[in-house]
Amino acid sequence: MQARLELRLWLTGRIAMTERFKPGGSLTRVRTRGFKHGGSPRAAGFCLAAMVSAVIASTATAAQAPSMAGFPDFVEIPAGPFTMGADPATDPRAFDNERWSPSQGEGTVEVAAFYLARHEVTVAQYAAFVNATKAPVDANTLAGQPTHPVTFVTWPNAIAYCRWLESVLATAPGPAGDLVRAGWRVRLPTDAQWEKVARGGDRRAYPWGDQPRKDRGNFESTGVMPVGQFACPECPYGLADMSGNVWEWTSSPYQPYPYDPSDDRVNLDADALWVMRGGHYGDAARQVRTTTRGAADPGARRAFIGFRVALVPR
Ligand SMILES: [Ca+2]
Ligand SMILES: [Ca+2]
Repeated sequence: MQARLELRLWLTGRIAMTERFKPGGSLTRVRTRGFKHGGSPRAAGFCLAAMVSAVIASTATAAQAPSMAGFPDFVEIPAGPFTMGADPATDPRAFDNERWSPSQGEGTVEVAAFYLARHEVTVAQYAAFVNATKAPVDANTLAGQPTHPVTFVTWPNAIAYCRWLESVLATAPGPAGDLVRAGWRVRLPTDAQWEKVARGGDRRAYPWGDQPRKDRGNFESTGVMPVGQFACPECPYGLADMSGNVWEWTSSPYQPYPYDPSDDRVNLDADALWVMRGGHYGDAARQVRTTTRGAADPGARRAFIGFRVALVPR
């Protein structure tokens, strides 16, 4: 319960209201002191490339079963602008931190072409990283079912996974390896990249449309489900679990809109939070909207926070 309450704080844009909420006695900042990058990008001693093949999909299709311990199924997201943010004045479901500016409800953001994984990183995929690198791992992290999204991973854990996967792809056959060899990088998606993929070009509130659907995403439930459990033929690019299952870390520090990727290194301090997107299995429909912005301390390690990876041009 405490964890749920913590999340409410971050996701509703009420960070400035922390003190007001504290008298309730239940809110504790998700914080780990002295965080550092966990794990090593060392990629010696494995032969994943021989076991699996990377897949680049360029068309939106229904969710597919991911390979158990293989590379991500990267989906191509074409370049172009999208509408980011939502205006509480016109959409009663929107939280205050989704509003673009005092004078403007929504904004337009240009996103270069990139690839985003169809699925959240699974326990099996993360286990391959741990086995290859001997990265320190929390006892809870690998306790889930192999096809479940990996959880109990901090933001630095997610970054370390990205570095490792990039090093693996660099010597792997296939189109993803080719892109890495051409200079592309494995990263967490930015706040804007994530929202563009979830929302598509028509400002939809959920990846499948404007109304919540329990047959399209895992929310208002009691636990994680295997990634890709719900096919989403209506989703703009065919990605699974963009709404619900687990929150997904992004590469963006939490900052008020308007969104500006060029200021991501500005004003970072010990209290910096990182944006996470999509809501989790236990969230209400309002929290799993495409424009909902959560944020957590980079050291947060929770049962409802995971990530998915992007392949981006240098
Ligand atoms: Ca998710
Ligand atoms: Ca920014």
